[in-house]
Amino acid sequence: MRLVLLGAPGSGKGTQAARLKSYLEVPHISTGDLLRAEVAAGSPLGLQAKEVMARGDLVSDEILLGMLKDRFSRDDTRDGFILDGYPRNLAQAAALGELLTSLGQQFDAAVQLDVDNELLIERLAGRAQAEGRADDNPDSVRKRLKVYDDQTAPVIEFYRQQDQLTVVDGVGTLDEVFDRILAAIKVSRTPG
Ligand code: B4P
Repeated sequence: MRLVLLGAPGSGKGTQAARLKSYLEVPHISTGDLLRAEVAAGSPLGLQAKEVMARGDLVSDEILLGMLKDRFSRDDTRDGFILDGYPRNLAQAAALGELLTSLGQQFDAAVQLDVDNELLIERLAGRAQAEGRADDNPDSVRKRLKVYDDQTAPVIEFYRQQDQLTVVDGVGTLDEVFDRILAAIKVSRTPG
């Protein structure tokens, strides 16, 4: 299964991708996690990304594509993946298409987790308290939601027009949302 998970910050992409990874037994590729690992390691790329992420902006397309190519050069992505957090703008959507074509692959579905803004803000405020992530402060959250509306919403529209989009209601318990995603990608739920 080759899956692209889309949704606003706080919509549950990372949360559900972690579950899908175990269930579908394919790697979870989170561009946010890859960037945070670079920041934690203090690499030159991480130093460049740190401030951009903390204020809620997008890191440059060039850096992201380099990271993605590197990750997709590993063998474990050959038979499937869950891509979480990419693409976030139309240029990235085009770059992903080109990358997958060059690898002789296509994704099976782009799944958008749909959650209204009020609940997104509530969830991210909860995570700010629980985890203290640098970009979960109110100013950065406002910025991330605006960046999503301005730059990522057109990606959703693009996939919709290509008939590649499946919208899933992201409001509910973790199990409810997970079951909806499996139903949307037509994977049966085994008991337990
Ligand atoms: P990401 O790591 O992708 O962060 P995110 O959009 O906030 O989503 P995340 O997956 O972490 O959270 P989730 O919704 O699961 O990106 C962070 C930053 O990295 C970006 O702002 C940008 O600067 C940079 N970046 C990443 N990719 C990039 C790209 N392609 N191009 C340029 N820059 C890029 O969960 C949020 C909270 O909700 C959690 O606390 C969770 O527990 C809770 N939650 C989830 N599901 C819930 C449910 N059903 N009910 C209640 N709570 C729930």
